[in-house]
Amino acid sequence: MGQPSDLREWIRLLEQEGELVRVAAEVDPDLEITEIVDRTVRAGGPALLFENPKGARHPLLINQFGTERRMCLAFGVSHLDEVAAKLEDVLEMQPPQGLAEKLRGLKKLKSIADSRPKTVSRGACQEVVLTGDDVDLDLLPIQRCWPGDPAPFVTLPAVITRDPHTGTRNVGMYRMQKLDRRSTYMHWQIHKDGRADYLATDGRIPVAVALGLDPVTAYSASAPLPKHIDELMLAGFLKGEPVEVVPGKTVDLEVPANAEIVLEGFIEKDEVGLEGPFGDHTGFYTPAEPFPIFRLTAITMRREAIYPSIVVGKPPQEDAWLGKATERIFLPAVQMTVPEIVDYDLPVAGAFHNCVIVSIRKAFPGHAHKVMHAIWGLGMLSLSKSVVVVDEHVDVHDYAQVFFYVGANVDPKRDVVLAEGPLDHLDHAPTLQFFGGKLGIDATAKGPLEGAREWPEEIEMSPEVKALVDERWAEYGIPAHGSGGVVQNGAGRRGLSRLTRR
Ligand SMILES: Cc1cc2nc3c(=O)[nH]c(=O)nc-3n(C[C@H](O)[C@H](O)[C@H](O)COP(=O)(O)O)c2cc1C
Ligand SMILES: [Mn+2]
Repeated sequence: MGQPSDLREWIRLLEQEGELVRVAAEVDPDLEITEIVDRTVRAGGPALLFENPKGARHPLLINQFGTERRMCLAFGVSHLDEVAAKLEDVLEMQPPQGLAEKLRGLKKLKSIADSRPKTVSRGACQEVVLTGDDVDLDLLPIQRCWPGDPAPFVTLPAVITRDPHTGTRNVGMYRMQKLDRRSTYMHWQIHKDGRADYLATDGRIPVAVALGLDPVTAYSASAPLPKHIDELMLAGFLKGEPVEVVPGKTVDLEVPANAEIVLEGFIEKDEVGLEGPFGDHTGFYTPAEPFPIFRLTAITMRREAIYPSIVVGKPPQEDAWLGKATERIFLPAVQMTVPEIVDYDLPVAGAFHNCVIVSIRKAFPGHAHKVMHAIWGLGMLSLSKSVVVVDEHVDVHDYAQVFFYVGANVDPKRDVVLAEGPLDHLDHAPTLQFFGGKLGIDATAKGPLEGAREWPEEIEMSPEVKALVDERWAEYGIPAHGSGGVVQNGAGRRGLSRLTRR
């Protein structure tokens, strides 16, 4: 199964699969859409194409990522681990032995080389070009999401900048509060690459914002890549074909040719204002803070362009699935640096930065501590507020199981680590913004060199008896396993935690 090449193909695929509903009624992007989407997301409902948003010229697509099934459709896989496997295959490349392996190696290298974006001379995203007085954000159905939001916010943008020194492109998803018809704020937080590009300029930085991309490219804007890696290259790699880009009309940047809408403009280094408050993915309003102002020089569009949006708020919301895609896709990269990691889970209810559960192949005393500190030093995972470490046989996605080991295996005095470090920009709990306490819980089995008494054996039925009962099950006349009232393993297997299970 291939991936959709642009937003329209994606919408057609969603429709074919019964995963999209068109809403013809006039609906207000001011709060009303949020309430509809909130109910739809929580019910596991379809993507919604609002054909008639009040007061705007363009339709609005939302909840395109809102279920595991749609996320898999977007990537053309039946499980997100398949996407990770593709990345792992390249990351794990060893010096090849023998001709067959060399050829396979070459093919893999080619898949990386072919991932680089390809410049083309014309793009559908420039069928309509608005400049000067024609630039008007009021054309778009930009949502005001929550009652405490002071203005509408562009919520699903791919913000493109270039490092002024190295020239490397960056693409990040940073919300943009509308200021007026031709300007917005740019909410790149302090740990983010777009912000670093901006800080590295002396005067003005050109910025392009792509809206309405194929789902894999849209996802890639939210992926936490190291700064020197172009997110469009990841998109090309995941799609198996390069992202096509065209030169912008008024900025010296290239933009995805298949975008529905592109906002072009610039940010002046010293032009900042108070952005927010905004009902955020933490479940709270983040308070107003100074952020730079993005001035538009052009809006380019496809004819009949479709505007994409997303609502964040108290989890779970649609962004849960973008986060889960990152969790799965980045596992091999995490394992490259910390190979003893077997699996990890970032609970959706933890808004992704509050908690990481990680299972390890424990090999020496203090190993769990090493892994906690590794996570606190690893890319965006470094912002994790708490880390729970369990042994390799524990299923990190089964929260009831994890809770069992945290309760059973932990002496709080010995196994709880309190540390300090950088915290997520949006975390309101620490005394200081950005910096504060970290909690590590070592829920692995402990040995004598870690100060433990003799560790008891865990209860397990013998394989012989299990096999016997399997064989005789029908004879007992008890309803089938896993349904009809046979006791299951508890709440951890329900809901969002289940999506990463095979
Ligand atoms: C729906 C959504 C909205 C987001 N909004 C913001 C935001 O406003 N500011 C921000 O810094 N990061 C935001 N993020 C997270 C970034 O997109 C993410 O950290 C990404 O890796 C940033 O790209 P970068 O690593 O190139 O800076 C958002 C993510 C999603 C999925
Ligand atoms: Mn980046």
